[in-house]
This record gives sequence, C-alpha cells and structure tokens, in this order.
Amino acid sequence: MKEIPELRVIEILKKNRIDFAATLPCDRIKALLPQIEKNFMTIPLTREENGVGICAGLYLGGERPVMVIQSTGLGNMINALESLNLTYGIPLPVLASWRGVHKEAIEAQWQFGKKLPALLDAAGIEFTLVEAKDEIDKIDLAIKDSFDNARPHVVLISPAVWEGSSCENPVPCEITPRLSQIELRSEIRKPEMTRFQAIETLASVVGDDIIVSNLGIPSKELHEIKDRELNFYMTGSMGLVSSIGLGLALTQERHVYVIDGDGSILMNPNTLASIGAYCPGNLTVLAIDNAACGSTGNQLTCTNSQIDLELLAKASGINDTQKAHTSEELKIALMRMTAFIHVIVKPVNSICREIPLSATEIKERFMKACCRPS
Ligand SMILES: Cc1ncc(C[n+]2csc(CCOP(=O)(O)OP(=O)(O)O)c2C)c(N)n1
Repeated sequence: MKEIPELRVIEILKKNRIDFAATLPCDRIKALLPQIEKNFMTIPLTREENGVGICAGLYLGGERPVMVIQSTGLGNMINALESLNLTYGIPLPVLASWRGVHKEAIEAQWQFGKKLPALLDAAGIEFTLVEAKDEIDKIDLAIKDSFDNARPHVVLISPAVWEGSSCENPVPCEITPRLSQIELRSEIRKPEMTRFQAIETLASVVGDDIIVSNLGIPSKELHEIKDRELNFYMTGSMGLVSSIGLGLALTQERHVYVIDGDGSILMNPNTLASIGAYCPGNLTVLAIDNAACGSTGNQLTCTNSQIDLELLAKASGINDTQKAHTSEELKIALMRMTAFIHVIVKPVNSICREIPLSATEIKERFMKACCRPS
C-alpha cells in the first residue's frame, strides 16, 4: 500500500516523543492538522509568535512541543526565535508548510516564501528543506537536532509532499450558538503603589511557586526583591511572558505567577485568548498597569484613557478577574489565586542592578528547580 505522507509525519513525531503541538492552519496541511489533533495535545494559535512563548513554557516545564504552521508565520516569529530560543537555548522544532514556491498561485506568498531560506540563514536559524515525499524522514533528524542542540529548527515542507495523498480532510465545525454578556463595572482609581511594591507583595506570598517576569525593569526589580531559582527572568521577546506562563502552567503542579505589563499585553493580546481557552487553575497573570512603557522611559500606552485590561481579559474568556490598587487588595487577590489581576500602579521605575546571570544560567537553574518536587 502507498504510504500516506501525513501519517508518516505523525509516526516521526511520536518516535520523537512529541507531546504538544501548537498549530496555525495552512490550506496545504489541512489533512495533516486533524491527525496532529488526534494524536497530540494540540494548542490552536491565533498568532505564531504566541506559540513560540507557549512552547517555551512547555519545554521549561519538561515537555517536548512542536509547532505546525504556514511558513508565512515565521515572519512574525523571528524576534522570539532569536531573543528567546537562541538566547536561552530553548529547542523548538517548527514544521512549516512552505508557501510561495511550489505551484504557488497566490501572489502574496511569493516574496516571503522565495526569500525564506536566505532569511533563516541570515538569522542563524537552522532549517531543513523537505521538497518531496521521499525526503519526509529529514523531519526526524531536524527534531533530533532541535532537542539535542537546544535550538529552534525549521522544516520547510513543500506542498509537493502531500500531492496525491489519500489522507482525509477535516469535517468543518460550526459556530456554537450562545449569548455573550459581560457584566462588569470596572473602576480605575488614582494609583497608590509602585510596580516595585506590587512585586514585593507577590514575593511575600509566592512560597515554592513559579514566577515568570517580564523583560526590562520588572525582572530587575524582582531580582532585587527576591532572587530565587524558580524565577524565570525574561530579557527579550516582548509580549510573550504570559504565553510562557501558560505553557508552564499546563505542565506544572506548582502555581505559576506571571508579571506582565500593559505595553506588553497590548503587543500580544492574543495571549489572553489562549489563556481564556484553557484557564488553567494554577495560572495567575498580574497585569501591572502603569499606563506606560515603563522600562523604556514611561511613554504612555492606551490603557491611560482607552483600554481597561480587566475588560479585555474578560472579553477574551478569562472570567476570574480582579482589580488591585493597594498591596492589601493585591494580597487578597493572590490568596484567592485569581486568574487575572489588573494591578494599577504609578509609572515609577526603581534603580536596580543588572541581573548577574546569563540567559542560559537563568534557564538551567530554573529547569532544575522545576523538576524538584514542591
Ligand atoms: C518587539 C519589541 N519592541 C520594543 C521593545 C522595547 N521595549 C522593552 S521593554 C518595553 C516596554 C514594556 O512595557 P510594559 O509591558 O508596560 O512594562 P513596564 O516596563 O511598564 O513594566 C519596550 C517597548 C522590545 N524589547 N521589543
């Protein structure tokens, strides 16, 4: 019997002990995606960059994730692959349906698709081309390379691979009829505490749980207040801290606290939709809102007068939300393990030392601590 290429890919993923797949569709892999869903815990994405964060969290928590996407999505992943995966040494095999080259009718695919190998090469990201069915086994080597060498590895899979396949296409599912209603009177008062005080409050209750902290000054403030192995300090990949927190929460029994910021949440609000889809009971996002990009000099964001992050979280499916203006209010919300705490603070940055750890040191001590029973 002729081998079905989609099923061969599934075999390779299983052989490599893949357990999670973060996916975003492409027409050319529409028969592969249901097979992925059938065989692995699948996280549907709304933006590929968000998947880089979620997969990093899954890996830090001890799992072996893969991403399955359209190659165009690599365009919005490059910064994250550089500043997160390559910087910290975090593996990520990416199976990308390579558009723009083989029998491509859509003009919008041509520019990026043709240049993609050169772009990946220039970015120092490992990649493998799979241009025909008999090259599918190259995927096995690419996945091994990614995990053995703790780096991302992109596999560009030509649509030629799936041509003539007898694999079934998915049955479409319909929208669920429902009534949506948000009832929330959300008052933002004059800020009373600083971000430093909010982080101090978190540090006073964290116990043996995990904190993932945002790039820039929040990580330095946390380090100053309470450096610990179970702190994962981000130094780049703006917008992905809550995505990493989500990935971790899906793998851990410990509680995962995320220190996020208004500027960062507004850069990747997709993360709220992903959190809303899973709402793991062991995840708390502290959306520390100083109405500014504090770390870059307090430039105003639109939470200043336009967007209320608590409403945004609710609208994204995170029902368990709370506002906190004072340390006491924050402590109560933390004790309740509220899923999303909108923490209103003044735009004040503390003077803190640089974190004296390399990215790989942060990762290694964190992963070691994560493996120890709480
Ligand atoms: C993609 C990208 N754009 C811009 C920056 C520069 N940058 C670093 S931190 C930051 C502000 C983060 O603001 P927020 O999330 O509100 O946190 P805060 O520093 O106020 O606590 C910016 C714009 C970056 N690192 N990455």
